[in-house]
Formats: sequence, structure tokens, C-alpha cells
Amino acid sequence: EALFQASVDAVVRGDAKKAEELARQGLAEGIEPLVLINQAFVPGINQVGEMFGAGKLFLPELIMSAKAMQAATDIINAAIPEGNAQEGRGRFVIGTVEGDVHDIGKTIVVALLKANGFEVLDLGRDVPTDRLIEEADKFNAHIIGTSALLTTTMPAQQKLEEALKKAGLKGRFKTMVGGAPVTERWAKKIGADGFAEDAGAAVVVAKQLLA
Ligand code: B1M
Repeated sequence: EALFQASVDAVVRGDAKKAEELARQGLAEGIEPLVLINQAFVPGINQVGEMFGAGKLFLPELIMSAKAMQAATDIINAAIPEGNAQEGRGRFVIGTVEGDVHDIGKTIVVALLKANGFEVLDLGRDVPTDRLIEEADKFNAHIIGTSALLTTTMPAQQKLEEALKKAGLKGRFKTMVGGAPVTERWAKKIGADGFAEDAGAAVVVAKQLLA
């Protein structure tokens, strides 16, 4: 698919205008939103991440590419039907952990949870542990989900587990963890109730946690 390759190139070049245009074009062609994200745009930002990690590209370029990725995913996320929260699937509080500003993936997870009938409170990024718990309490959440993209911020997911235990709230909320460096093994190690590799899996796991 030529559109997929063009989208990868647009993200790698950090061309937000082109990325937006291709996102709109893909949707107009009837490509499923999640297919479009996963096949046209994720490979581009992954390539950028690898190049950045290898020192072949620098922070200003990473930022440009992130903006292009964000522009495309904003358009595609908006095209994912809202779903019906009245279905009563459950209430989900989500945030990127403290010290971490990566939120492109989390926002996709939010769009898909909503599309599947979950009521979602998105606290955004760089969210302190205390705030996650306070908001989950007010929202009367069933699940608290956290996203971490940095190996240095993953420990905040463990901190949440410890804080919930300490407050005697571990039984009240289920927890789910995700983000590129997060694994099933990490989830087990810290005592999180669920782990999901991507947005599609997040919906499946959330349903399982509430079954
Ligand atoms: Co950053 N960054 N970054 N970055 N960045 C990584 C994570 C890195 C791996 C790149 C690299 O070096 N190869 C590296 C981390 C290395 C490490 O941890 N050891 C890194 C670094 C070092 C940094 C900075 C420190 C760079 C610097 O300043 N020197 C800095 C940190 C800032 C901070 O947070 N304090 C930084 C900044 C940024 C930008 C701001 C420029 C930008 C983010 C913009 C934004 O999000 N608004 C950015 C980006 C774009 C990346 C990469 C290239 C791409 C991330 C992304 O959006 N992926 C990333 C490389 C990589 O991950 N391969 C990288 C696409 C997205 C769809 O996937 O987020 O994995 P992902 O989400 C998936 C799944 O993980 C899952 O579902 C999503 C959809 O399928 N999922 C969940 C996510 N959350 C979930 C929650 C769930 C369930 C599933 O349940 C609750």
C-alpha cells in the first residue's frame, strides 16, 4: 500500500502537514482507523525511535516526528466512533505516569476503550500517583491504567501498586499497565492485575478484568 509507505516517510521526515493529509486520505479510502494507525504511522515513529536511540537523529527531529505522529493520530482517533458508555462496560481512569510525557499511545488506548463502551477519565501525562488514586476514588473507577514509556518511569507503576496496598484500596480498583518497555513479566512482578501490549489488547484485558 503506497499510502502506508508515504505515511511512514512523512513521520520520519517530521512533516505534520503531509501526515495529516495522509491520515485524512486513508480514512476517506475506508481504511479502518486502527489498521491505519498500526500500519501507516506506528512503523514510522518506531523507525524514528530506533534512529534516535542509535544517535542517527537528534531531539529536534524526534520532536518534529512526534508532532507529525500526533497530528495523524489525533485525526484518526477522532474517527473512532465514541461507543456507548451507557453499555456500562465500566469506568477506567488512565494516565501516563509521573515524570513521563509520552502520550500518543495512551491516547489511542483511550479512543479504543471509549469505542468499546468504557467510560474513560483521561488524566493526561506526567500524573502523580496520589492524583491517580484521588481521581479514581472520585470517579468510582473499576480500573486504574497507567502508561510508561521510559525505563526510568516504569517504577512509578510499582509505586502505584504499593500506594494502593498501603491505603487498603488494592481490592477496590483493578490495575492495568502498558507502554513500550512494559511487559507481562513486569506486570506480574509488581502485582498489577493486567498488562496489554497494544490498544486492541487493552480492551480485551479490560473486559476480562471486569468479567
Ligand atoms: Co521519547 N523516548 N523521549 N519522546 N520516544 C522513547 C520512549 C525511547 C525508547 C526512544 C529511544 O531512545 N529509542 C527513549 C526511552 C529510552 C529508555 O527508556 N531507556 C526515549 C527518550 C530517551 C526520551 C527523552 C528522555 C529524550 C530526551 O529528552 N533526551 C524524552 C523524555 C521526556 C519525558 O517523558 N520526561 C523523550 C521525549 C519524547 C517526545 C516528547 C519528543 C515524544 C513524545 C511525544 C508524545 O507522546 N506526546 C517522544 C517519542 C515520540 C518517542 C518514541 C520515538 C515513540 C513513542 C510513541 O509514541 N510510540 C519512543 C520510541 C519507541 O517507543 N519505540 C521514544 C507510538 C505509540 C503508538 O506506541 O506509546 O508504545 P506506544 O503505545 C502503544 C502500546 O505501548 C500500548 O498501546 C499503545 C497503542 O498500541 N500502551 C498501552 C501504551 N500505554 C498503554 C496503557 C495500557 C495498555 C496499553 O493500559 C493502561
